[in-house]
Amino acid sequence: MIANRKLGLSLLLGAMLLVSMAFVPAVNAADNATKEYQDEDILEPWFENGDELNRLSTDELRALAEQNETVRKMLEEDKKLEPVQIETLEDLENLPDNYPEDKKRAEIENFTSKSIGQQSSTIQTETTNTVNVWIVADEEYRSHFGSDWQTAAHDAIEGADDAFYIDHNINFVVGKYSTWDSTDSEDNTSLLLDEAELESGWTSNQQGMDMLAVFTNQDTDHRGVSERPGDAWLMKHQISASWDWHLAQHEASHNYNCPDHGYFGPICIMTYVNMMDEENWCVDCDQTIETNRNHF
Ligand SMILES: [Ca+2]
Ligand SMILES: [Ca+2]
Ligand SMILES: [Ca+2]
Ligand SMILES: [Ca+2]
Ligand SMILES: [Zn+2]
Ligand SMILES: [Zn+2]
Repeated sequence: MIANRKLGLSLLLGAMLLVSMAFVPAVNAADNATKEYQDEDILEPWFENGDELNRLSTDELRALAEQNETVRKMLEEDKKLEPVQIETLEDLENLPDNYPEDKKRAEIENFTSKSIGQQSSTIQTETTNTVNVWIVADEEYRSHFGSDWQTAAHDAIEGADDAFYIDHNINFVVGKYSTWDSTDSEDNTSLLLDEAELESGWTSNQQGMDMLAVFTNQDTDHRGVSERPGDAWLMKHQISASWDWHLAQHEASHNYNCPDHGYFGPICIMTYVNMMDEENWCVDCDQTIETNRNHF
């Protein structure tokens, strides 16, 4: 009797398990179909000429700098931290502990004098859309910048949002810094982004952040990758702070559903030949961002 009831119960549990097993993959399949559309990876190619140094990993760059004085000086220059433009005081709330005091002071002074000018000339009609950014950096990126790695990544984000703020009243605010361990043998940029999303914990809990900005400095098969539309992207460090923020702005634009225009196209940060010296979007991309202004 008891044995039968036990058997009945286990049969029932078995049946429930079967039902839930049949049900769960169906839901996952639907999720995946949506996610696949949402997470279309857009990859940025390297230039055949001009990216020789940008492509190199931290170790490769170091080895080259030991033999080549010009490269050594370039790397020294690359690690200098310059003031960036903040949009609101919220931008200062989560600075790294070792953020240089003089840099911070210069940024506040610049902000204060600008907002006094703005108050008298324009009236803000729409509210600022704040995008909370979670920075994740791999061991190669951290090794390249040493104790300044958080500031370097922060600066790329602060440079990337200047045009977003001026043209669309969108402000990126770095809210979190964490690390991941990039598989050294892996050069597939898309797989590295997946790995960072998983190992940072982003996939399971975004912890109140909106956008995941992944930084690497190992040699990758692409300059960067971004989800279009989406909420995460990855970039390989470029040997210039200005290239870094241009690339970050480009990748973030994909999250707002902007396309690539290829090597040649309209004057736009989404056109490859323009992307490292242009911070404006073409009319179409401006419209796309405006349409998706509240994406985050
Ligand atoms: Ca900024
Ligand atoms: Ca900002
Ligand atoms: Ca790993
Ligand atoms: Ca690695
Ligand atoms: Zn792109
Ligand atoms: Zn465009």
